[in-house]
Amino acid sequence: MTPDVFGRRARQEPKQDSSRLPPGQRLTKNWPIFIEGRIPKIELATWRLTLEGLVEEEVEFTWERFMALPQTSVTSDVHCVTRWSRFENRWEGVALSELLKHVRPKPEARHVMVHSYGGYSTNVALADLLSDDVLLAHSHDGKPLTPEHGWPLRLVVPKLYFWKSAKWVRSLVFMGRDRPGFWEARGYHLRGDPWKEERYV
Ligand SMILES: Nc1nc2c(c(=O)[nH]1)N[C@H]1C(S)=C(S)[C@@H](COP(=O)(O)O)O[C@H]1N2
Ligand SMILES: [Mo]
Repeated sequence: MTPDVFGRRARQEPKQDSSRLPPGQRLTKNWPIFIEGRIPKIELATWRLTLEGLVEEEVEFTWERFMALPQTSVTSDVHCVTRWSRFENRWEGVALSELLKHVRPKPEARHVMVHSYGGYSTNVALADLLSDDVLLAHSHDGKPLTPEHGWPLRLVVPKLYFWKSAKWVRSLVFMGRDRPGFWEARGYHLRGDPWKEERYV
């Protein structure tokens, strides 16, 4: 295999590696699609990303401004609560830590509600978003996201079940207290750590 532009080997064949597969998960090589409702209609000209709530400065990004931010690439594994996992996904986009520099969460901010175009939402603890593998991604394995996978922008939180990785992200609302998002209000765990099998409650 030839190294890619980042000097790493191109996509490795995923191995059935038990130390890498959380309990109760099975490895898949394709990429299943999970959508509640339908794919929202989005146009880049009117697309906005807002960061608001308990922050020193609320910020609204246009697509142009968002893409002008420093870009990053993270390779991580996906674990869906419906028991499939997919190794070695190369995501490109903007690190959440980069976005946080612009808004500066207030000390009392502890949780974030992530809202999507189309009405989906999911709650994530700010501490989980601070992990350096968390990003807002526009590309996957070298290609822009397809509409069903969240084009133009989705959240990626590798350490939590994939329902936390909201597609078609529209806003991040910083909050003092935790609140359930779409699936969490329907019985999914508030945190969703795959290594602890925090699936349903
Ligand atoms: N906006 C939105 N984001 C979403 C969902 C959704 O229905 N709407 N489904 C979640 C669930 S349950 C999973 S498993 C993953 C699926 O992502 P994929 O379709 O790209 O595999 O997206 C998550 N993010
Ligand atoms: Mo899911």
